[in-house]
Amino acid sequence: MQRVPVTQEPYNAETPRDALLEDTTPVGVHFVRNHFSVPRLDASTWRLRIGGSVARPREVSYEELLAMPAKELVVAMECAGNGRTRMSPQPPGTPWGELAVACARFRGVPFCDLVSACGVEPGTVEFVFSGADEGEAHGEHLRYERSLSVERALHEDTLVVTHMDGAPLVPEHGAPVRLLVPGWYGVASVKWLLEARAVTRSFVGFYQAQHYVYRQTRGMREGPVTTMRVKAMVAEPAPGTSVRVGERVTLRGRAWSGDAAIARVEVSDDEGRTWHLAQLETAPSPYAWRAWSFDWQARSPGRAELLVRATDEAGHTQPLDAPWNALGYGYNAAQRIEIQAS
Ligand SMILES: Nc1nc2c(c(=O)[nH]1)N[C@H]1C(S)=C(S)[C@@H](COP(=O)(O)O)O[C@H]1N2
Ligand SMILES: [Mo]
Repeated sequence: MQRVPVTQEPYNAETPRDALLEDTTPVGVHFVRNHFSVPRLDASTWRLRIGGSVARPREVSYEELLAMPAKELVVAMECAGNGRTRMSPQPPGTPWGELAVACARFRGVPFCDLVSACGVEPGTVEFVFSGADEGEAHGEHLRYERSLSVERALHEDTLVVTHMDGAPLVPEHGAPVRLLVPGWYGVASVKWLLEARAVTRSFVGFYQAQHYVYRQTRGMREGPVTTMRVKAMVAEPAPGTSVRVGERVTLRGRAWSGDAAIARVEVSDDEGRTWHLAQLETAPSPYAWRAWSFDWQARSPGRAELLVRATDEAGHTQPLDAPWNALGYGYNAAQRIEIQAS
């Protein structure tokens, strides 16, 4: 298995489809999403500066971080722009197919444990997290920075991550340290983390207020991209598979939602008039993706089109049509799988 490159510089690449057959994605094939060149940081001199509107700013070294009690979480992460090329007209931005998504085991220290001794000042509304990557983009000099509300930043599962799949982070995934915001589109999980700054006004940086915002939506809420919309993806059969009439084909894949647990996955072979329940495997953990499968048989020769959709416990179901918006985020239309029967 290998990643499928989308752009070379900055390096952006998708997860191979077969990875959707596994509970966790090996680090080397987990999709990569970069806005700039990958910074090479030295863990021995790295520091996380915590400052801004706090009574006692501090710096944390890599060794200090490793010595703190850590938490392991298996987390599905999807890029908000995943599926953009399926939208019509196609919005500007990195031309992702449908596999800018993966699921990995991360280890890190809850951010709240790092700030608990800093004395967050009253009036603080957000924390701004800064990455080490910067460069010219969109006609200005930009640094990758994102903010989170105090509540979301101090959530017990917002982690300052050092390890992925049991090994220290590799450069593409944010070495030596990245943020992880489980359940949210990947944009919130700032890689090459250098600073967390408490602020008393909402942050309006480029990647917060200009990009990663739902604009000109058709029938959906506008505003910043946050949690991952419910989605199921097919790993097998591969697109364009041929079968014999009456032969059983098993569809297999993974489903996830950033809002709630997956409640069901359904398949339709009649353009969505009737839906049949797929079998769900037990959920490995709350933030992980969940395996599903469905047995299907072609009743007549010709081209069949199967639709797959997931629903979460909060009642969100994938729509049949793409939820179009100007910058191409949050695509989660039911996947269509073509099968030739003869
Ligand atoms: N510093 C920094 N953090 C970043 C990014 C970036 O370009 N720079 N990209 C974000 C986006 S849009 C996504 S989807 C995830 C992807 O994480 P991965 O490359 O480890 O899969 O990282 C996020 N964190
Ligand atoms: Mo992303």
